[in-house]
Amino acid sequence: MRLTRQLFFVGGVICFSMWVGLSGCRRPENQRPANPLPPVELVWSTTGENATFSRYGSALATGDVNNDGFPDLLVAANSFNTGRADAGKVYLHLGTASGLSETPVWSSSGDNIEGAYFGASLALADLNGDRFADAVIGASNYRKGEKGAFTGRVYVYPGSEKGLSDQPIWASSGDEQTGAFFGASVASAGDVNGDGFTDLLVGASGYADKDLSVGKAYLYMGGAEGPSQKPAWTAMGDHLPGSGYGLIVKGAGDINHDHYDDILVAAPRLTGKVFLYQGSSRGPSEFPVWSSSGDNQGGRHSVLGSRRSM
Ligand SMILES: [Ca+2]
Ligand SMILES: [Ca+2]
Ligand SMILES: [Ca+2]
Ligand SMILES: [Ca+2]
Repeated sequence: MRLTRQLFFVGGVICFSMWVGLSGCRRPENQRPANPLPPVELVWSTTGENATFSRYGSALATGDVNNDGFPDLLVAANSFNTGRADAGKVYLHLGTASGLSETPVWSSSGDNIEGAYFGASLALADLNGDRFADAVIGASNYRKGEKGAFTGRVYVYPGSEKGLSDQPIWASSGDEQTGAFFGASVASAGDVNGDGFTDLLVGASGYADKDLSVGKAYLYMGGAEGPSQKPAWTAMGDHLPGSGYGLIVKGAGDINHDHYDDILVAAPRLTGKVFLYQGSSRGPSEFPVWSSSGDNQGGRHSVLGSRRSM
């Protein structure tokens, strides 16, 4: 079925009408606007393997893994059942001159661990500087073996002319702490230290400090061999239990134009708060240079290196 559709305005209400006969919303010809919006055509859709409760589409990322100039698409089905419930699965579709490839050219379930939610978070970023975007995939409930602790894990699969590698070049479970949800979020940090390599941000929203679940964010420096094994920077926001610090991490670009990219970490639970850390040759600032809780406390601004907001 051709899914071309048009928008019509009726009494201020936007009405979507499919071409296939659902025309009850149409205005008479003489009342139609002179320049109606052009038809919107669906050019590509997929349901993956159409597996029940796989949550196909639970996360998406775009980037050019084979460096052919066409952006490619990663799709997660983080509850995919491989025979192990909720192991999760991620698919790669290549971009081409005629659109996205119909069938995935690559898929993976990581270590195929029951309940790992492989694909809980996704990013595409060139972390080793070879111009091929690399796939960063979080498995926030990963456990090491059947009786291992639920630590979470993040994997980096390198891109190449052939697409994505079957084996990761990098994997980490952070501090290997039970219930940390390491990999609840992942993101390209941009180049935080200005060395030419894109750096990697990971959030662990359940990380506990002194038995209080405050959340933690990690930054790994990119390099020719991939991300650094140890984080170059970590932060725990306001150390506020239950705030979900690290549930969202994001590269901010170079907000202050000093040639070092800056990073954002959100703690969206409870009141909610967003933190901005400034990049430098030494990496991100120890403390946020800006934070805000929206209408609850208003915007706050602090000087770099100062613990207290002004
Ligand atoms: Ca491509
Ligand atoms: Ca790369
Ligand atoms: Ca860097
Ligand atoms: Ca900056």
